[in-house]
Amino acid sequence: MKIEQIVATQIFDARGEPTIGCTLILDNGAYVTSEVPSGRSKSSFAAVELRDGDARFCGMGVSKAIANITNIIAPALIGQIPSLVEMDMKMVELDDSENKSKLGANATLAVSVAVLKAQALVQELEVYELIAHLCDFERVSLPFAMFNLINGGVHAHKSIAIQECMIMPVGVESFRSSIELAAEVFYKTEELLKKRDMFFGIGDEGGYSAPFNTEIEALDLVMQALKELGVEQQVVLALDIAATQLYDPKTETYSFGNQTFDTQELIDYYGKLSEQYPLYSIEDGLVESDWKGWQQMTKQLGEKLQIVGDDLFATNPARIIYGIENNAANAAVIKPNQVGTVTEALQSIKLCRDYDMNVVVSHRSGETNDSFIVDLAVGTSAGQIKAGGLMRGERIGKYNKLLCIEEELMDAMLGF
Ligand code: 2PG
Ligand code: MG
Repeated sequence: MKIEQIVATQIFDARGEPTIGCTLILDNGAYVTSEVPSGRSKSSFAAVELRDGDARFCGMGVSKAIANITNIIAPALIGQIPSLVEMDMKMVELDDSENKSKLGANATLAVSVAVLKAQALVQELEVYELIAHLCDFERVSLPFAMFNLINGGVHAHKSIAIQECMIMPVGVESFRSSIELAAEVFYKTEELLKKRDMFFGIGDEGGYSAPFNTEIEALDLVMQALKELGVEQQVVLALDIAATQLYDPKTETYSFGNQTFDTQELIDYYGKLSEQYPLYSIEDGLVESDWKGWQQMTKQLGEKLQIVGDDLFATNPARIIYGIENNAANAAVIKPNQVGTVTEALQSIKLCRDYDMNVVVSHRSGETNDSFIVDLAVGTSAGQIKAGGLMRGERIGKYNKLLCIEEELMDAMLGF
């Protein structure tokens, strides 16, 4: 089966902002689709998301990126059997820039994910199975999920400074038990917010956004919910600070509401939080450009905590290697659109696995209904996924897909 047509159109992400939808049609009439997500707290080291920059949609239109698919990428792939690695490398060659600035990482990722799905279809494999084959991994496994419970930072208005306060059920035997536990915590949290007569909304990533005075107040509420449910032994907490958003380069300090910290004070603050709360993971605890600070944070806290680089690494293999060599973190977030092709995201994951860095496959704040990241997490046995809270369809869809895959794998194990 060969690629007959690649059609790209402007669709909208979960924030109502333009993004790319792509349909790849094979010569037997079968087709697959992909939809590209978009971030708000973006790394300056990420590949370029090509936007029109004109008057429509506040400059966010993607017609230039779509034209690149139609006029440059599609003609180079049509007539061939879908093959991820080869076709991703072809797009890298056509782009011929350091950061996908010519074609746009949104254009290349739309096609890359569609090619992956088409190859799986042709080879009669599940997408996650194909990913495992491509990486030479012998098994696949379900990740632990970080559920966004309290949303803040640039993903919520008038909430906490920290972008994501997540719960991670760990004392559970299956993903089904994990999501059941998380759902109970969501209901309880909402009940407590109502009891306190707190106004609340839903953040971009499907967690509660509420006008807490400090993150301590938010963490205390989370702990109260866990305790009232009697599940505090089964849950650990993960924070995505998105510290680049809180950093003032002029004063070299971080502002958390009324509190201001310099780098060392902030690292010490994380240390204190980890003594008071069952904290397991801190993502982007410092600004993306401060390698020295990250080294110090990992030295001081890395034994006890998962220190995750997101904006720091931008899913970029070269930055991940530098981070490994310099002990700047012990885990990396993987977001395929930060690098622009599935193959390069797989390279980053393999690097992490080879050097014992933990991996967290991640959604974007402007998600779509494409649940490809679930296949990525399962196929690479990434170990961890964060796909938002339990209150938005584009987030829930990913968790529902994990439920389906868990059932498929159980059935396969039991020989059904
Ligand atoms: C992050 C992500 C997703 P954004 O920082 O990890 O939670 O946010 O997509 O806005 O970069
Ligand atoms: Mg992040």
